[in-house]
Amino acid sequence: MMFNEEFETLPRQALEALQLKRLQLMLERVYANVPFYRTAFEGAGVRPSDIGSLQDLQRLPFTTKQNMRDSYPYALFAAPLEDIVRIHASSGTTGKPTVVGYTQRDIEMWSELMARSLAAASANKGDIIHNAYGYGLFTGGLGAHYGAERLGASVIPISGGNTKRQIMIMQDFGSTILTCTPSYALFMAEEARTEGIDFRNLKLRVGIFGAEPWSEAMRDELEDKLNITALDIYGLSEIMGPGVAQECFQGKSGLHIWEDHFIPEIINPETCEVVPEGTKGELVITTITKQGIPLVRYRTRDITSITYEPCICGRTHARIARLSGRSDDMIIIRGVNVFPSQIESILVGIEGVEPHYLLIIDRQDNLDTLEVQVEVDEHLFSDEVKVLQTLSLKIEKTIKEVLGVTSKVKLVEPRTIQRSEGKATRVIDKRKLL
Ligand code: DLL
Repeated sequence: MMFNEEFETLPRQALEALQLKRLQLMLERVYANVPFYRTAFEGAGVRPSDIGSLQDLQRLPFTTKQNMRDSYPYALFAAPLEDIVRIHASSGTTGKPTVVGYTQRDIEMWSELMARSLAAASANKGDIIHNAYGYGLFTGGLGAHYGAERLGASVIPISGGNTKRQIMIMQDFGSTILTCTPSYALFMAEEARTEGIDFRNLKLRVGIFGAEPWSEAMRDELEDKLNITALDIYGLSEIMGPGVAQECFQGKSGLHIWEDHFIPEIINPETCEVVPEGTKGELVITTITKQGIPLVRYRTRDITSITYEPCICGRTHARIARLSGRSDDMIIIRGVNVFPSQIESILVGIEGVEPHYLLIIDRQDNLDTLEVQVEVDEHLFSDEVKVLQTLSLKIEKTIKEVLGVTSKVKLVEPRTIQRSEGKATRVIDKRKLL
């Protein structure tokens, strides 16, 4: 069952007419209310009234994460703070997060799109949705929560962590749908096995997994271990949060991006030219209904391709392929977005360490691990062990405080981390997405 059949099945022509109308209104609004956009449009020599077709979108400049950082915290908001009812944030390079604000209508729109996403994954009023996405500044928990309520399902706002209790509740409350990151779902499966719990005896039937990269092989494993159908959900806080695109239960091949609210484009990240349908590139999204913080041609840095082929589920909205990487160096560690430069700026602020470091990411028992190898200066290295221990604990603590990720710091002798002649290799990601 679709949540909003009329809009989810709009014929392409009608969908595009709606997109154009909404795009034009949004452009007028940001031009009038957000100095950043007025300057950017003037720089590109375009006015909102010049945009007479969807094709004309390509005349507008891109918006980047850097632009959002430079506007910290509220400069990109297009609505007055009195109208903002919710604020979320995700991590940023200097420890300052990227901030997004929602009006009441934005929250309603997000709830609807998340409800559509859940329904596309076959959820209905009778379902008990076990929501283990984190609640807080991260958009996962509250986004899925509001969507589940909007759909009329029963939502268990369990958030992440305390895995034994999660499994007990899943068993006792009869959870039918699990929403969390794919790596956490695998971790739950392992925990359940050590507890002697067989998922075949549980009511769980569908998992809606996203917020980090995963693979078809991981899907097979999750479906097998949890005895469910595992579906992919995509989203990002800048654009809205979870529910920007969702794989449907029937088609299970690509994620429908809700085109009555977002206009997707795929560009070549080097040339910034739009690439043809089916070609891989970077996803660029324009939000056409958001009030709090509308984004024009936002470069997501996520790599995918798009298809407008009809889907067997009947939805007319385009589908993006499973996300297959990023065009920048962002890594996701236990659901937290981290840029190597963030760790670098922490390290340079600590006395005794050199700016030579290596991040080693791995996955043990389905949980991501981060080891930070960093060189210390000569004098320190010859000091007693205790001094070094204190230093590594201090770095671990700062990383946790600033970025919210747990790490293991390994101090190494000067000049032991390999130097490179070109771009330094700062990250070794040993995680195999199976
Ligand atoms: O991760 C929103 C979300 C919550 C999506 C729950 C799905 C489920 P951010 O913290 O801003 O927002 O991180 C966004 O995560 O640009 C991608 O690089 C990555 N990502 C999100 N979903 C997927 C997915 C949330 N299904 C960043 N596959 C995005 C691969 C994903 N990567």
